[in-house]
Amino acid sequence: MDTINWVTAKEYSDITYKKCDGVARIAFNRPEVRNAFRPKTTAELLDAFHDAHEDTSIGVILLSSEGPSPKDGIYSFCSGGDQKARGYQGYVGEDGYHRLNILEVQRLIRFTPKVVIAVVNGWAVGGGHSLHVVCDLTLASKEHAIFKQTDADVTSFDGGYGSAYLAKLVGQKKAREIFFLGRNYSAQDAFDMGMVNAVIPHDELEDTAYQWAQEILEKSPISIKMLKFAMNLTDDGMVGQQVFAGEATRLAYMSDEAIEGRNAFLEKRKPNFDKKYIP
Ligand code: S0N
Repeated sequence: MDTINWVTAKEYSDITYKKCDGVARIAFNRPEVRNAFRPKTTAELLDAFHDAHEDTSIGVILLSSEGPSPKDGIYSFCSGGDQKARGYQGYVGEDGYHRLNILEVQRLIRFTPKVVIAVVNGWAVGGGHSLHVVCDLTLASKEHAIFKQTDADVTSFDGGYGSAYLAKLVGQKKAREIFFLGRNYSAQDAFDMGMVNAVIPHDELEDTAYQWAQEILEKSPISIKMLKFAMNLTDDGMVGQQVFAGEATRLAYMSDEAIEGRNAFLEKRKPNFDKKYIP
């Protein structure tokens, strides 16, 4: 981590946001409450993810966390929705409104063309567990990562990606066990189930995530984008098709045929397409 020349991209209160050589690092920064998210946290996450999504120099986003807790030295990735901020309809922000906007964060992770890697250095619990599930890849601390679903303990459940997509990753029986029993799983357990890509010694976790990002950045950006959207498509229904199809349209725009179609309209003439019907 010290060897990477991270530059702070923007100052926030509940998260940190840095960039270095094509990689953005967005990290929870409420370690004293196991990095639970309140509406202010999700608003900041949305702002940072949107910036990373729009920044054409960024190809990979790390979702990580600061820590350990200054109170007891325990590491956490994220412990889900802040139960102290929970009202009767959602999580209550400074404006008094009840929101469920972590789901918007999930959608940004899912639909950005950039690869998002969850860097799980400690507890990944409840909505924090769901966030790692929705990320493209997960790297976990060998010594400190613990995966746990408490949604059914606190009646605050994720019936979307957090559970249904998890079942696609680990199978129906395991997903049901994770949610119905709410047990603790180590990084190795999570790796064996197929919801973690690699178990990394704690001291090497951040550097390894950055190295994985750099390897991905060596690949063709169009291929990575199309592969991510292709793999999302079957689970995302018409929205998945819309996202994938948008990129097909973008590629078609680059053809002589599309340029002729646009020019003919602007020049108020019939298009003269090169009539080759390539199979
Ligand atoms: C993480 C756990 C297992 C860690 O246990 P440990 O190490 O024994 O620590 P504690 O002593 O329990 O905690 C230390 C301090 O941190 C506070 N704290 C921890 N987690 C939270 C939290 N989620 N909210 C508020 N505070 C938290 C503790 O209170 C303690 O503080 P002090 O020192 O002052 O006593 C353990 O802490 C634990 O189980 N935490 C709760 C996990 C949980 O139930 N989270 C919520 C689960 N549900 C969701 O997250 C769903 C939300 C969601 O994603 C969603 C889904 C669908 C639709 C919308 C949403 C949405 O949220 O928008």
